[in-house]
Amino acid sequence: MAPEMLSSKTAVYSKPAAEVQRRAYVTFLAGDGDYIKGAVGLAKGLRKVKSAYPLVVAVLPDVPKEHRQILESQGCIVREIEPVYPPENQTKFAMAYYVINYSKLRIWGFVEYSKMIYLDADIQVFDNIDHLFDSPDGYFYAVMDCFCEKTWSHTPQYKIGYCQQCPNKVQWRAELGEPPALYFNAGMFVFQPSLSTCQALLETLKVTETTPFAEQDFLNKFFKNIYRPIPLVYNLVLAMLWRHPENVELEKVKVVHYCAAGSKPWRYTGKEENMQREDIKMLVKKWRDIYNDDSLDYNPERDGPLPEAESNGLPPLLAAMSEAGVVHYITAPSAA
Ligand SMILES: [Mn+2]
Ligand SMILES: [Zn+2]
Repeated sequence: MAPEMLSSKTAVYSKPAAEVQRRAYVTFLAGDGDYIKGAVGLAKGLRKVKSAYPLVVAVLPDVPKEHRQILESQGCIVREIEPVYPPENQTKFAMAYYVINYSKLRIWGFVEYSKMIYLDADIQVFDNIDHLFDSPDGYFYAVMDCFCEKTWSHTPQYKIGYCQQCPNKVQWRAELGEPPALYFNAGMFVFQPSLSTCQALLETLKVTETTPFAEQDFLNKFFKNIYRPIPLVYNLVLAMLWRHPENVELEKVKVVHYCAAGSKPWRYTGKEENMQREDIKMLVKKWRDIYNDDSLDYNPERDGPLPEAESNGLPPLLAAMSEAGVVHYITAPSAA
């Protein structure tokens, strides 16, 4: 791990201006459910920390027009993508809606951007992370996941209590084979769009067995050789608070991922396990304060116009690519 190369102090400022303009955050939205609130909250959060780059929202065709309009009124660039489905199989996903997440692979086709930071819609940014765009090209950056929650119960590491967040607590057992490769949480990552990568992703998916963590497992396998872990302040998976408190300095955390059951701030009730913790209540309140702050709504006079849609001329190219990369399309169900 080389967190020092990612600190804002050592950022590389030699990038040509044109390259810097070709940067954006990107999130993903499916269906007509309440994740739209997460995306709006994220747009406002990025504005609050004065990010210099826009938020692109990759939407599936089933995202209703009213939701797209809300996103645009919040200064987001809305881009429709076609759903990607894995090959037919019997996999039981850890969550039923994970199947729709393979569509995230389409964001590699956003080649009008040279570098992007992907953020799930259930993520909030509490500190500016623009400096991550300056990390050296050619790698895939993300935060290491934690294996301790029940959703991991299908894995050998869960069965023996092994977690990469504390690799010395329970030693890996030789009879289980090679220790698992470093494994990232795919709710947040830094990547470089590329048509050839996009095509390779879609082609590889066709011949890949699906697994319980869907696109997250797939991306981990695909980018294994160029994956570089970054400090957990860039994607605090909430379970870290009770599984590995010794690894967490909450006041330094820049990005929070509301992934634990019952933690989505827009539908938080406090009833689920761990949801009455003081740190959780504080983080949910922090998210809501941003979401409810009208002064953070997009204001074209103050924030400037939406960046020109640079995609003029791009749709045919993308269309050609998506044809070449057809996995297979069926009508998208409404995702949770
Ligand atoms: Mn998430
Ligand atoms: Zn863990």
